[in-house]
Amino acid sequence: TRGLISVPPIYSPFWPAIHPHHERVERRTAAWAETYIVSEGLRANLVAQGIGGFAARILPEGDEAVVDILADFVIWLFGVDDGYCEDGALGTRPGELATTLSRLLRVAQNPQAPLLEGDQLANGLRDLRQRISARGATPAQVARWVDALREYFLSVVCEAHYRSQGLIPDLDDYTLMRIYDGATTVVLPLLELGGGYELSPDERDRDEVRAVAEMASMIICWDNDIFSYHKESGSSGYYLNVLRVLTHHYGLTLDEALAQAIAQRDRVTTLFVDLCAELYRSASPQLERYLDSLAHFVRGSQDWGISSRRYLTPGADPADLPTHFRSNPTDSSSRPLGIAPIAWWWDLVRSDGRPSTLPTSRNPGP
Ligand code: 3E9
Ligand code: MG
Ligand code: MG
Ligand code: MG
Ligand code: MG
Ligand code: MG
Repeated sequence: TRGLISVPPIYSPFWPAIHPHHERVERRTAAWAETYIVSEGLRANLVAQGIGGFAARILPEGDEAVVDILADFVIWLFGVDDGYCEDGALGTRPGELATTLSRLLRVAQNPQAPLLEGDQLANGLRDLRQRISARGATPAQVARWVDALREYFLSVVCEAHYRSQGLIPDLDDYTLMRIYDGATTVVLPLLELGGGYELSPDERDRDEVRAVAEMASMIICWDNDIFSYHKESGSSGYYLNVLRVLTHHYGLTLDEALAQAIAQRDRVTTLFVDLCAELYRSASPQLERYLDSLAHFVRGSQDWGISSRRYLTPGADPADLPTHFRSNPTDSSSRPLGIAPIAWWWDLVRSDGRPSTLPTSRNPGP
């Protein structure tokens, strides 16, 4: 049985923004889905969820052709998430899922390969890859995108393992998986492409820069867990969500789990703001734009998350979601969360002897 939650306004220090041509993007992505998402029921659901607008929030100042690519890619990803991973037969067969995803990965890497030619999901990915290259992505950026797809696919295979066994991972394993399993890292190369710049690999792979990207992923995914809890817990099957992890393993009631999940994402948001402020001080122009776009990605996910039919499920049994955000955290502690795979994030702001309570010195928004 489903627990009922009322989600309060959550902390967001980021600025809302949307691409001026979001309505056109919405229309074009519906047309794309017509070709590439063949299941009518799945497509009808997806095109009603404002995914074009979501892409337009992620890249509010981006190249419009890349906003289109992103919108189509997000539709494609949700098609995989809903159609393959969560509700499909492969969602409980990790081995078969890995085999299928490996073929798709090859299509992304070598779109000319004569693989899965009659499969519209594969052809959609082929189309996306070709448009990413045609829009000027460098070979290194394309490789990054393929690698990010691989790490996303690995995490959904892990999720399928838990689902197949009816297991709930603990908070450490859940968090590690969730950094990738929201497909957030697959979006990052498109932030660069949409902004018309390329981050140098050495700058992108600095611990501090990877950490802020991972923090953005965690904030986006935990917020999704909070906003999608109503949809997920109301579905008939297995679901994996931070609220479920916290109630299952740590003896919390649903309300306590919600408060703890919010406190944890608030602390990561506080750390993200502080670490970005430090990075801005010595950032290259490319890194500045990348940090700006991480903030747009987080805020865009929040604005879309509280307003999409995907999560509101309007009708007989709607979700109780907030209509706005709050400007201060419920928990601003700068102590590390007790989550092993991400504990190192907190070392990055304390390593130079700065006090462990840092002032929030700059809003990383646009
Ligand atoms: C999805 O996980 C989390 C996303 C909402 C994060 C932001 C979206 C993207 C980066 C693109 C699409 C990503 C996917 C489909 C993983 P979850 O809990 O499966 O999403 P749901 O909407 O079903 O709650
Ligand atoms: Mg999922
Ligand atoms: Mg899902
Ligand atoms: Mg589901
Ligand atoms: Mg969810
Ligand atoms: Mg900006």
